[in-house]
Amino acid sequence: MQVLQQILGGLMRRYKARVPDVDKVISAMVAEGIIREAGEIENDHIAFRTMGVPHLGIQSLEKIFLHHGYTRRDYYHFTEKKLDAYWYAPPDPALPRIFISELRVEDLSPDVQRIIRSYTDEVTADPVLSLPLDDVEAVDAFLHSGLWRLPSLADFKALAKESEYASWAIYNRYYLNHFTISVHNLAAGYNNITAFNEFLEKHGLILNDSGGKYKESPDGLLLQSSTVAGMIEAEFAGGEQMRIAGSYVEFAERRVLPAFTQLPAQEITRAHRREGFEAANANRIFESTYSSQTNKQ
Ligand code: OOG
Ligand code: NI
Repeated sequence: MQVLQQILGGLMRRYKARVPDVDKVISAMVAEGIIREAGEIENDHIAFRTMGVPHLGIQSLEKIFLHHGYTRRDYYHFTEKKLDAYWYAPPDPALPRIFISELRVEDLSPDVQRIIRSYTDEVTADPVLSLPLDDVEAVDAFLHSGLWRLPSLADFKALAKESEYASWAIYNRYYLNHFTISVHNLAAGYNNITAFNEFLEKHGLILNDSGGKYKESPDGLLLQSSTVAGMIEAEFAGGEQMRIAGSYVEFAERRVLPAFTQLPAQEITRAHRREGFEAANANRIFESTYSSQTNKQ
């Protein structure tokens, strides 16, 4: 637990450092009296993106979290975006769920596959197999270091034309893609996604509006929204620079399951609320780093 908490802490620290919207949201929540300090925020889940090639992808990255007590749950497939994903339940309800997606590299055009493999072929064995998984510093360094050479700007642009997930992952690797603020336990007036979105927009945050400013599962019990990813000044091979999408922040409202709606509010825990994810919601949330959304800034 201790080691896992430190690994998660390291992920959050580096993510906050490169995503200014995190502090913007937290400061606004404090200023408005929704919370007194950041530690009160419930982190619904965090998410990673991976490349589906031998030695890498979900099967590699998930081993870190399975080792520390997470369990693999449902599978999701995204035909048009050429992605697969799983979510993982934490060993303790106080910890975030994890969502790991993977690019189906074999489904892409031969040219794009060639570009991706020119980078990922540098990885000749599953790097997680030789990682000392109980060594916090080693795991933290692994999650935040290059698995392949710095991409060229030309390759980045060629990938983005066919898959903006591919270009994001080739540059950003295992940096946290987002963390997710649970809104359902906040004070009345902020504890539903519509009210929370209004609060975010009032404070100048720009929301992903693909499929609407919030996405709702068919059962009506999982409602999600997200900011559009902030731009980071990226340096490419040979010193070329361009502003590209970094990471974003997500917000989730998990409603109480029909079987438990009669329970008194103070008895409601995570176990009484809608679990898991929803493919149709996720399909739109991926676009938080796509130029169709980031161009709105
Ligand atoms: C993940 C998008 C999906 C969710 O909660 O459904 C997602 C990504 O952008 O990598 O986060
Ligand atoms: Ni998410």
